Amino acid sequence: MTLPLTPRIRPKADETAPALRRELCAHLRWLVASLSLWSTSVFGAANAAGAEDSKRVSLRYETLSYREISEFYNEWPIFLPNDDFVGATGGWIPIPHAEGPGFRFERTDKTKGLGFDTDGDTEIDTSFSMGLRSPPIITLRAKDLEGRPFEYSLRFRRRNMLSPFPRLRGPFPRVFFAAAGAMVGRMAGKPIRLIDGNGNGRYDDYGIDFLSVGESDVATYLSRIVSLRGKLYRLDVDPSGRTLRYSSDQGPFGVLDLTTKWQGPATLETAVVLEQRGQLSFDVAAARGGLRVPVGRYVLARGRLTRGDGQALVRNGDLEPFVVKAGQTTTIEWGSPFHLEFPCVEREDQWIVPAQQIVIRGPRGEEYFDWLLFKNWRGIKQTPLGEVRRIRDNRVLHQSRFPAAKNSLCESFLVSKDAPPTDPLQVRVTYQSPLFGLLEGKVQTGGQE
Ligand SMILES: [Ca+2]
Ligand SMILES: [Ca+2]
Repeated sequence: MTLPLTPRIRPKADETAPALRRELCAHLRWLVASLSLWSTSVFGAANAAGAEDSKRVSLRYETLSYREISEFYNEWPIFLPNDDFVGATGGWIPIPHAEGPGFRFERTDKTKGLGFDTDGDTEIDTSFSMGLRSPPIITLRAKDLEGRPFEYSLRFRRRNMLSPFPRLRGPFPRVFFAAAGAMVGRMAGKPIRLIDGNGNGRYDDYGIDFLSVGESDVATYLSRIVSLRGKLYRLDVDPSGRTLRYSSDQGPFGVLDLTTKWQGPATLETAVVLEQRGQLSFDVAAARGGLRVPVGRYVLARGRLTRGDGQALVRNGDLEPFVVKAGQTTTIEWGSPFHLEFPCVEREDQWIVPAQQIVIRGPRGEEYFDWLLFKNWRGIKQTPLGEVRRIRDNRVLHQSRFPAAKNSLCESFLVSKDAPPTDPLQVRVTYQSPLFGLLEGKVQTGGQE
């Protein structure tokens, strides 16, 4: 059987490497999953019984709406476990179709214009200008290798879309795109959405593509088993995303609880975990008192804290994997007290703390990030305060606030002037955050012997 979305024409060698690597990874994951599914079905009689009540669901493509909250940042109505955009070079958006390996694009003027072939005939038929506002969503339409019409909508990351340096632009612009649509349907009476997470036009990359079920606006990674109203279902997705099969899953299960003993002024609203083998993913914050999940070792893919208009994200960092055992509840105590971690970089006669590299960390090692990015950025009242002290006499040499950040792309620095290069200094940053309380972090610069 041929897979419906395999490219006929191979792109140039230099572009195939990452694509091939992704393909290989996907196949390896598939192989591992097949083996584990096989072993579960051989050793678990209950699962074999579950497979008999397998149901088939048809899905259709839908472009999702998005809000523009600033000129830089496009926000989707869905929470995703990562924001990775795919870099497209060589003038092709690598979504394969019946007539070729992708859809052509090119620069239409010297600076900001981009033109796209959206119907696969290689003729540019749509263009837009990369002005101040966010680039629009465009929809590609063509036929797949089996002759069936398909659609694929793209959103673009504005930043770095076109290199500002003409020398680096090369013959083709480099664009960063991500899926702006989903295969949607209903499963066990609830909505389900499959999203292509790695921009390859396929919807069956477990642990890489995204999935949301029920009324939730949270997508997890595509998972072999999904939780719906407390029940677990085994999922089998067609590569084209047009159909999926599901059947009830009989375990073994345990409960993973990340919310009951999370400490902090904010609420842990979302906690997407991924099993270490990359085949199972759940939002364990979706259920009060923990979520029933298959046994395994889970890591935190991405979580979200909210309080009022404020929001921050959290990722695994140095957290130990959460081990879920059959019939047992694993409750993790984590969160507060938090502290700040940051590098201090010497640049000529100045010590600089790049705001982008300040991390908030909990005692178990998890990392909080994007904490300057408020949904309503006007709501930011106080920003981190930086201070440089000379250790020898405890004298404050420099003090300044980081500028309020409009978005996660801001660059702000703490600059220490007039510090003698031979003196070790202490750089301290404090921040009173509505999400984390009072935060502090310090580093000592070496000084020169
Ligand atoms: Ca065209
Ligand atoms: Ca995919």
